[in-house]
Amino acid sequence: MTAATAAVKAALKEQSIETPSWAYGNSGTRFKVFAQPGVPRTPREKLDDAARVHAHTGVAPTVALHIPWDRVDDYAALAGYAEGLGLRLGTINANVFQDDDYRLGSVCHPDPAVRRKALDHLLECVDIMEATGSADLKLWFADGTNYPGQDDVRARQDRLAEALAEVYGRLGDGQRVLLEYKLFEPSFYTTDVPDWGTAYAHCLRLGEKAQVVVDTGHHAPGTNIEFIVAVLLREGKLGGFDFNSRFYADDDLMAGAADPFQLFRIMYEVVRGGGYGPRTAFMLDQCHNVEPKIPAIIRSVLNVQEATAKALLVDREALAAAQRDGDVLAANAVLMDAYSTDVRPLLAEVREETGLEPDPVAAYHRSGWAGRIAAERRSGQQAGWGA
Ligand code: AOS
Ligand code: ZN
Ligand code: ZN
Repeated sequence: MTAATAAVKAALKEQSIETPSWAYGNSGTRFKVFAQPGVPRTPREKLDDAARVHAHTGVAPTVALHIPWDRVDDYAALAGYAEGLGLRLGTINANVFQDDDYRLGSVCHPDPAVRRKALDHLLECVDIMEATGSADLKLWFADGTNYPGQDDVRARQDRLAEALAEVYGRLGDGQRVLLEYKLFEPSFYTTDVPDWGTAYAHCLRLGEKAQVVVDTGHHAPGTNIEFIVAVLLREGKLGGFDFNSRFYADDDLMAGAADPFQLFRIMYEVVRGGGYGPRTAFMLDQCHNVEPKIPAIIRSVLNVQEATAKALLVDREALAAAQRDGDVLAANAVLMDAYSTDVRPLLAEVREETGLEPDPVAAYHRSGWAGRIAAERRSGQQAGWGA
């Protein structure tokens, strides 16, 4: 093994990819939610499933919660339960979009009483972070307008800034607020945080504990996401990712399924920009509507891991030399060589060196977990959108 390969393997063993609690529950489109057998009924059962993903991949030790979807009486006890499974509770995602009160928005709503309600929820989420030991609060707002003139677009920015400042003021040492942007949906005329520039401007004003989250499904077609990643990293404002795949819009399909080359290009900029480490949250934000959920999450984790391995394999010295020489084709070839490398044998070795089976999907199928949960989780309400 060369020194370079050893370094790549060591870096891969350090990787941590967070899975979202909501990916384990039922989900669908606005047309239909297809229930699946064995889907968790409680946050603890979601953690049980997440533990299977981590057991087979070795790189998914944390789970993101969504409040109130994962509301429990005792968050410290939930954190203890996670610990017993070899997991930790990760990012807390605040949900200020599902109540009737939020028809015209949450923290940007024209009515101060609704804004207060939304803000109180965000502050409650900071309290929950204390109990769970979570470092990050991830904020995505469904706020926006559907019609020109519906509301004062600029006043909505002021309301947003005011709410964010109050949340920011509550953060403790080592805690961050991660602000997510999304081009459109559910609002179609204006969205209050539509792009990285708006998110960046708010985070810049707030201070160093505020950073931007890049959800790979939240851009217009053709957007160069890796460029956004490079710029945010350069400014010290990349907080993390919500990885998923899109063909059209916010499709929330498995990360790396639609465009693995894009995922590689993103991961290359992460590695190149010094963003490969614990300060960048590598999260999945996906739903599995027609495919079995746990193996789909394992597949997604592996897709991120494969893109990372390829990014780590880029011969940076050869690339720099070709770039210095202005050798366009040679520079491009360095990247393509790394991308074209079959990293699956390398990753199988990494797993075997850490005591895991080489093929996580096959190991999951052999484990009998799917049959067990389908038999055991028969009564009660399955978790799902809004539950
Ligand atoms: C919504 O489009 C965003 O991607 C958020 O991250 C959201 O909180 C998540 O998808 C769960 O609903
Ligand atoms: Zn997201
Ligand atoms: Zn989304």
